[in-house]
Amino acid sequence: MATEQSYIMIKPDGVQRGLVGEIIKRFEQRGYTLKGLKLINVDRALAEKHYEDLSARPFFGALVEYICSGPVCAMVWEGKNIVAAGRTMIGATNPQASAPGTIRGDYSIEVGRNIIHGSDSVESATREIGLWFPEGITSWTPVAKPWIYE
Ligand code: RTP
Repeated sequence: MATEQSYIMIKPDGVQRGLVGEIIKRFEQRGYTLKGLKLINVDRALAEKHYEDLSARPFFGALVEYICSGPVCAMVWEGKNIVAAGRTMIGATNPQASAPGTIRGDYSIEVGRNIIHGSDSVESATREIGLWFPEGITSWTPVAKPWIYE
């Protein structure tokens, strides 16, 4: 298992519903390291670029509107296998298929209001971190690391 970084974003519904603290808590308590964090209002160009792979899908317009509808909490989290493990913690795209205990399974009902995004591959994470944090992210190593990893 490699140490990776993932781009995790609490979407406007998650911010409006006051779920930022709860979501950060889950990643922190699992042992992952927060490397980047900011609250931003997203412009159309950034939302369209982020979801460019979905531009031909019928829900693309509504998806871009949704992401631009209020501030998002943009984050970079780091740790072993964080990309796949983060997706497991988040749950399935459609909350109806998300198990209880996952973030979407616990806090959302509809696919168009599924409160959180997580990178789906290491390659996507690299692209998304560059897109959302062009200024770079914080470099630090937590002192607790030897208590989380062998
Ligand atoms: P995300 O990129 O947001 O982490 O979601 P994902 O990988 O689980 O799913 P993806 O297929 O990449 O879809 C991106 C987001 O588009 C919205 N969506 N709406 N109305 C629909 O049928 C539909 N399907 C997808 C969701 O917000 C989904 O997270």
